[in-house]
Amino acid sequence: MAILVVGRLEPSLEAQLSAAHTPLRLPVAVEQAEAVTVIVCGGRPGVDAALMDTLPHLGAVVNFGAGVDAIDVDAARARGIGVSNTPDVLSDTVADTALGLILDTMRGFAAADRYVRAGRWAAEGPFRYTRDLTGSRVGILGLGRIGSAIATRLLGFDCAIAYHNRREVPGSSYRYAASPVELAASVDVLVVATAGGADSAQLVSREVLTALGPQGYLVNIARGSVVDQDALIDLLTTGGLAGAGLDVYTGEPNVPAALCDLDNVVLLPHMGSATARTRTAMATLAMRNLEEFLASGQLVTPV
Ligand code: 8YV
Repeated sequence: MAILVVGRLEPSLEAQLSAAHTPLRLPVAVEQAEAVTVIVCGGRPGVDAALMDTLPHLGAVVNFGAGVDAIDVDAARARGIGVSNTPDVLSDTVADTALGLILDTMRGFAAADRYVRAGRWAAEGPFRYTRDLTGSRVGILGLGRIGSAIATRLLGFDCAIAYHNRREVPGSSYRYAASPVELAASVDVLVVATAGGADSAQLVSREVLTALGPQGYLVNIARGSVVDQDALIDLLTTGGLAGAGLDVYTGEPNVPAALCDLDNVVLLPHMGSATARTRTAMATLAMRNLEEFLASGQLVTPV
């Protein structure tokens, strides 16, 4: 039984994995491929059907991260290959990141920091007025584990919370909007917290962003693929949106220069879950999935 690592693993996972095993790395020779029963990966480049087909005894793909959009889960299912992720342990940290991004985007903290450092406070006077989060209307696209943790935090800011999911969440006290457009049209801030992948691709379309409008803010801590990034840049540049806070992008780690040039956006380098404590917890959960699969053929947190 051999373990294959795909892509570059996070230091926290690499350390735990190398301490316990001697995994193979790509490319692997045909004889080695025969022995591979489990892949360990984290985000891109991920695992596609073509790679699965070169590994005849592959039984599981262990992913570091909650989102499994870089893995062809349907192809895995069709081949009887299990896929695990690292849910729950990162929800609070990602929700904290979302709150930071919402506050920073509305209050302009990063822009104000640049203003101070450039000596403009002394030269030009006080920074521009900004917008309050307290009492504002926030829409959450994707009220799952992370979306719910964001909503809980926003209650402390007296926000009116609405959400859109494919199906209404039974018993939820938050207002349900029947579509992303309807949600965007009725809020000051739209927070994207849905899973990535084909089902949610460009869910936040130009129409949705236009509905959010010139006074509206977009915050994305999910996946770049969920948002029409060209339309977003277009609207941010022409006053069609008030601002945006982004942790994720289309084509990461490259961020379009057009976004970097804008003062009404806050840009983070996909660091939603990147605290030492949470990344260690994610690595530990990924290792538990690996060890359990090696011991019993079962995964602890299958998707
Ligand atoms: C990680 C993430 O940055 O969990 C996810 O889906 O996007 C992040 O927590 C990523 O998985 C690290 O590779």
